[in-house]
Amino acid sequence: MTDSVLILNGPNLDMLGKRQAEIYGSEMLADVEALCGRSGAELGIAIDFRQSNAEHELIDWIHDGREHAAGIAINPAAYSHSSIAIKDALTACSCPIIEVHVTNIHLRESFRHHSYVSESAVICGCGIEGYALALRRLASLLGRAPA
Ligand code: CA2
Repeated sequence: MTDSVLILNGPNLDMLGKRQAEIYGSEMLADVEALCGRSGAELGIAIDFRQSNAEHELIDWIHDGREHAAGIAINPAAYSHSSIAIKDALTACSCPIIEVHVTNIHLRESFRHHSYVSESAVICGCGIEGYALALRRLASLLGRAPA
């Protein structure tokens, strides 16, 4: 995945579009991946799209990304609110990182208001379009945004 942007998705995001459409919308994770593929192609950036329900797997992928990813967009899902381990893994990365949430976590239950994982930029409440916005920002930070 040399020089590609790593797009990581945490636990239960494989359930997108299958349940709780009133909260998360009707698009499935495959639709998110397709959107990221289209956005990446428009921006001239290769993407590496992954989902795991396992914290250690996300951490291993972040470690790989430390060496090989040009940037990282991550929706840590519920690990946002609990995982210092994912935060520490991201802190060790020098590439730009953007946290994405489909929903506006600040308008939901109080336990979702705080994210341990937030490094710098956070996009939330824009639905799955937030992923495309994150890619656009990463492309800009990487000097690859189209004129
Ligand atoms: O809004 C987001 O993107 C979240 O990261 C989604 C997480 C949630 O824990 C965060 O607080 C905010 C949940 C992932 C999706 O979980 C689903 C569970 C059942 C049905 C559909 C999705």
